[in-house]
Order: sequence, then C-alpha cells, then structure tokens
Amino acid sequence: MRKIVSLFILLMTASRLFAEDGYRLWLRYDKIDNSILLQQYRNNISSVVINGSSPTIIAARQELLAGLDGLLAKKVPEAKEIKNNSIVIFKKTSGFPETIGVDYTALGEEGFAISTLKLSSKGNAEDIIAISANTDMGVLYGVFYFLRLLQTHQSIQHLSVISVPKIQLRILDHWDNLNRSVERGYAGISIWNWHTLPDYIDQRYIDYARANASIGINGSVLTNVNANALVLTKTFLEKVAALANVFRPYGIKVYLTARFSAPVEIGGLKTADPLNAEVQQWWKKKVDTIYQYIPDFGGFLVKANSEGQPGPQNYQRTHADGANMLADAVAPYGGIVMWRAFVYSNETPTDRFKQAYDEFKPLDGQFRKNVLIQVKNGPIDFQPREPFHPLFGSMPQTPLMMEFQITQEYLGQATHLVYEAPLFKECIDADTYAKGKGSTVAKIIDGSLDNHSISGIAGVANIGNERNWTGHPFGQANWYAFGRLAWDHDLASAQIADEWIKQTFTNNKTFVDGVKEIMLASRQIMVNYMTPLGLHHIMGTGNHYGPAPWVNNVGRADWNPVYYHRADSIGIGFDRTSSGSNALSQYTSTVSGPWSNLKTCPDEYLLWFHHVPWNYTMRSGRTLWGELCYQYYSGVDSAKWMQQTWNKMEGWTDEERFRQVKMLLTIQEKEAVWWRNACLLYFQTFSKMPLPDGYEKPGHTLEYYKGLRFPFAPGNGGNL
Ligand code: GCW
Repeated sequence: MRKIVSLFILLMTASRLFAEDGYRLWLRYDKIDNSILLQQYRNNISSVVINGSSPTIIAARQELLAGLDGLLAKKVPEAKEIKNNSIVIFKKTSGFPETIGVDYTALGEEGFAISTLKLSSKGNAEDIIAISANTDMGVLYGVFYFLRLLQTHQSIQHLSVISVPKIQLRILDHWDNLNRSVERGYAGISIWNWHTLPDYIDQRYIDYARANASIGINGSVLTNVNANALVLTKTFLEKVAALANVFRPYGIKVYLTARFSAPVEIGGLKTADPLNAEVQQWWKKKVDTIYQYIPDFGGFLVKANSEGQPGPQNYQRTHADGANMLADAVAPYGGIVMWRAFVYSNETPTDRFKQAYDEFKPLDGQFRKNVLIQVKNGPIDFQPREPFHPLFGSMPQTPLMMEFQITQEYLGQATHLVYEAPLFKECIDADTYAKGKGSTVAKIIDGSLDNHSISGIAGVANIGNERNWTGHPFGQANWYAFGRLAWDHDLASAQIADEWIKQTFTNNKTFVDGVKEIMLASRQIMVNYMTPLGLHHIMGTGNHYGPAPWVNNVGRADWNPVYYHRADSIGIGFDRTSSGSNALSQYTSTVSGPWSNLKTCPDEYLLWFHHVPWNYTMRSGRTLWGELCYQYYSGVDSAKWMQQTWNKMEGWTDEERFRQVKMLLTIQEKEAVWWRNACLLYFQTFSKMPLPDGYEKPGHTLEYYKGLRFPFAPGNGGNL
C-alpha cells in the first residue's frame, strides 16, 4: 500500500513538473511525437557547425542546440568540421569555404537563406543545411525559422528558403506604467520590474526577447503613451539600459514614450514650446544622455494633444513642429520619432471619425525624414470591426506606421477567444485606391506605394506577468500573428494559426483542424454578439468592459455610446454621408462611392455610415431590426459552437490548458448572451418591435443590465 502511495506521489510530482502552464509560448521544443519523422530528422541532422562568436550568434547557437536537443531528444554535437548532414550557420562575410549560390543582396540587413547543399570542398560531396545571412541577426532569424520547420513537422529536405521582412520597424508598444500597472492590460502587471532593475535580470526579459526574435519583432516601446517624464531621468535610464542590454543580441531596440511637457516637469523650464531654443536644447541634451546609456536607442513614441496629453498645440504649434523638434534631437544618432495620429478634441464639434485626417493631412510633407506618423487601424479606436483609417493613402509624402491593438481592450479583454489575424488582414488588405487599384494599406505601411525609405508597424502588447504571459492562452496567438504579419503581410491567417497551434499545442490533425476552425471563425463571431452591422463604441465607460449602449452622461460627447449609434424612433446608425458628417469624403471616391449608398454599402459597415430605418429591408430580406436580432442571436449560437468544438479536443492536448480554455469559453458564452440581451433590450426601446418568434427571451430586464457595475475590472488604469 505504502508503495502504491509513493508511486502515486511520484507520478503526481512528475506530471506537475511537466504541467503545461503556457510559459514556453510557441517555443516548446518537446520531443517530436511522430517516430518516422523523428528518425528522418535525426538522420538529417548529425552535427551543428557554428561560425562566429558575437552575442547574437551565441544566442542563435543556444537556441539551435536547445531546440534540437528537445525536439530530437538527443544531443546533437557541435563540430568544427563540416560533415555529411551538418547544419551550418554562418554570416556571409565569415569566410565560408565556398559560395552557395544565394543572392545576398536580396537578403538585406535582416533576411536569411536556408539551403540544402552538396558541399564538395573536400572531394566527397556532403549534404548539408546552410542557414546564412548578411548579418548575425539574419542568422538568428533563420535559426528560428528552421526550428519552426521541425516544430511543425515539415520536410527539411531540398530546402531553398529565402525570407526577408517586408516592413522595417516591427514594434511592440507596451502601455506599461512605471508603477507596473498596465493600461488596457489584462494579463497581470507589467513584466518590467523597475524596482529591481538594473541589477536583477529576470529570466522573463530573456524569454521575452527570444519570443519576439522568433517572430521577427525588432523593437519594444517600454512605456505607456500616456507618458511619465520620469522614465527620462537617469535613475530610470540606467534601468532601461539594462533591458536594452538583454534585448540587443536578439535584435530588439528599445524605444521610450516622450512626455511632451518633460522640459517643464523634470527640466525646470517654464515652457515646452517646441520652437523655443532652450526647449530644443533641453531635448538635445536629454537625447545625448539617453544615447550614452543606450547607444542603439531606437527613438521616441509620442501621444500629444490627445486625451489630455500635453503637446505642441498647447503653444499654438502644430504636430509637425513638435515631431520635428524631437526628430532633430535624435537624428544625429539615427533615431526616429513615431508620432501618433490618434487625436480628437472635445472642443472640435466635428465627427470624431474625421478629426485625425483633418489635423494631419494638411501637414503632409512637413515632417522630417526620421518621423513616422503612427495611425490606428480604424478611425475611431480599435473596434471589433472598423473601416480602414482614411489617413492611409492620404499622406503620400509621409511614412505612415500601422498601429494595431493586440491587447483585447474592445475584443472581450482576456476572457474571450478572439484570433486577431483576420482583423489585421482585413485592414492590411483593404484597397485605398490612392494611386488606383492595388493601393492597399499593406503597400502604404511597407513604404512601397510611395517609395519611402522607412516603414513600420506597431502592436499594442497584450503581455503581462501572468505565468502564460497573455492571460488567455489564445492571447499568445495574437502576439504571434502580429509578429508574423509584421514580417510578411502576405501570410494567410489560416497558415499563421496552423503553425501557432502546432508549435503551441500539438501537430495532431484532429486538434489542429478543430482549433483552427474555432480561431478563424472567432473574430466574426465576436462582431456578431457585440457590434454587428457596423455598430461601434457601445461598451461600458472607463473599463470598456461589457455592453452599455445607453450611456449618455460622460463628460464629453464622443465618449458616450449614444454619440456613435444614434438610435432613435426612426432608426439607428451614424450618417457619415454628405447628408450627415460627410466623413466618407475623406476616402477616395472609388472607396466612398459604394459605401455612401445605402444600397451598395456592405452590411458590415452599414451603421458606420448610415442612419437606417428600423424597418428597412436588408439583403437577407429581413428588416434592419430583424437582421440585428438575427446577428446577435447567431453570435451567441456560434459562441456555443466554439465551446462544443473545444470540448471535442479533450485528450488531444494537455489537461491543464484544455480546462483553462474550457472555463474561459464558458465565460465568453455567458458574456455573449449578456451583450446580446443588453443591446437588444435597449435598442428595442427605440425600434418598438418585438423579438422575432422562436428566439429565447432575455433572462433579465434592461434595468438589470443597466444596473451592473464593475468597479475593479482590470486595465482601466484610472483613464477613460
Ligand atoms: O483606446 C483608447 C484607450 C486608452 C488609450 C488611448 C490611446 C493609452 O481607451 O486607454 O490610452 O486609446 O490609444 O491613446
């Protein structure tokens, strides 16, 4: 009996040791569970030959050896001599014995080649796999790519891979405060422990860098755009430098947010006017100091004159004056300024949709060469579905950066499974027609449409100190998808999901197929149960949690949901045609033409652009009210389908994450019902039409939903 008990305890401990807590993300490197494939890989990989000794090559070496060790479950020896079945990693200039037929000019600074070769330098032809690049970073990216091939069970025979990033700056924006709270963060507190930095280097910093490098992210803005000037003081710069040192071998540059009023707040000046010589001097000296600490500092991200942040307009100067002043300060060091276009003013009575365009378009051509304007994917604010921002295609002389939000502020936060790649793709693939057909948002942000020499894309991070980094296990997929699309915006959502599932969970086909189906459908499902037919910004005030389309008492008009849906006894939706706010005029006529006409406007954008009568006949033949009900109800049905499909996955993956996701899907389904009921009961007070027959009745009254309060919902950080 005692023996049995101790065996049981032993087994429990063992399973504990191997419990999947999600920390390893998509870099798990567990033994390949397909014995035939495992044997093939083992046969094809007999040794590793590494040329070079830079910190980046050392990182590549460690990753490759650890990866092979785990995946092949055997120690692959490191060798000096190239033999049959060696994997050779090297930089072009490192004196590799012979040319291997790769066009290195095409690889640039970060691209890589992976080639299966017959090497004949010593008489006998040897089969090898060469991972090569112009730079050490290219080599590291190549190593991660190679490991992904094994993790996703692909053939490693006859390899001839060339991979080059399409966008130069691929950045995560952390909205992390110095007190470690994270604005719109749903995965714990900030991973930056400012208190123990610079001397204590958390293993998480290294694993963060590895994870980012594995998907090609090459920049990190450490601090919130609602900025604190203190991060620019020496005490903090020393800490920032410690992080930069960890990230450097992984090709990740550090950026900071610059609080525009810093010269006043920490510099003791009376003004922060960008045209004031003393202010300019202050920033120059500040930048000199920053570069003493961090020689490869990337530059600044700035939110100015938006939601209460200070900016050049406080001194009657323009966004260009402000951005250029900072750009001049960082230019000698090769730094850049990312200036956000997310501006809208309480004083301006025009439709919030139009304000960024109105303010920034006239400034096209006035920014320094090292300024990028960072534009959100939609004109309002990262809603479940937005039309693309009209600034894309409207500022040909200025490099525009994309700002996506990975953290799910408006997408169910950390309890809803929503795979964002389809959302990102929808925006990236949108055609602006700025220079005729094919002028996609992708070509604007990668700089190719207007021939810009810099290009960038940013994602607001969903990372916190929770063990699995992102709270919801599927939040990891959004971090992953952002990185992969930033590297190659032509990738398909399905492919990204496929490789993420295989690396993060298993290659088992039943699991991969089932989970992929859930992921690919999830975004549209969420749109249906939250904001169908182009509804937007109807969530709770402050924490942005849950439905609250009735809110009409927040300080400024455009923070109120009623401002956006405009429901009345006639209909619902925001008229942005020429008879309304005319925001549609900000798009090229090829785009705005179909959207302006109620008959040709796609259903998914309908209430973005039109105030539509409740009894209007939709394409489906239903009335608008009927269609709204239909979409909300089908959203809930599909949320149930997600649960059922996930339940079938039991046994195909580890118990721990299976159960976690199962519980979260239950919350998601409950919240989908909540969204549906609260919104329909409220809109019904205007439509005065009944729920169609056969639909289950809401479980509570409208008053009940209106009375719900969530004083401690996460992510609010005291801001609206
Ligand atoms: O989406 C809104 C958020 C704010 C955020 C702001 C912005 C950082 O609710 O929390 O502030 O956008 O992007 O600046």
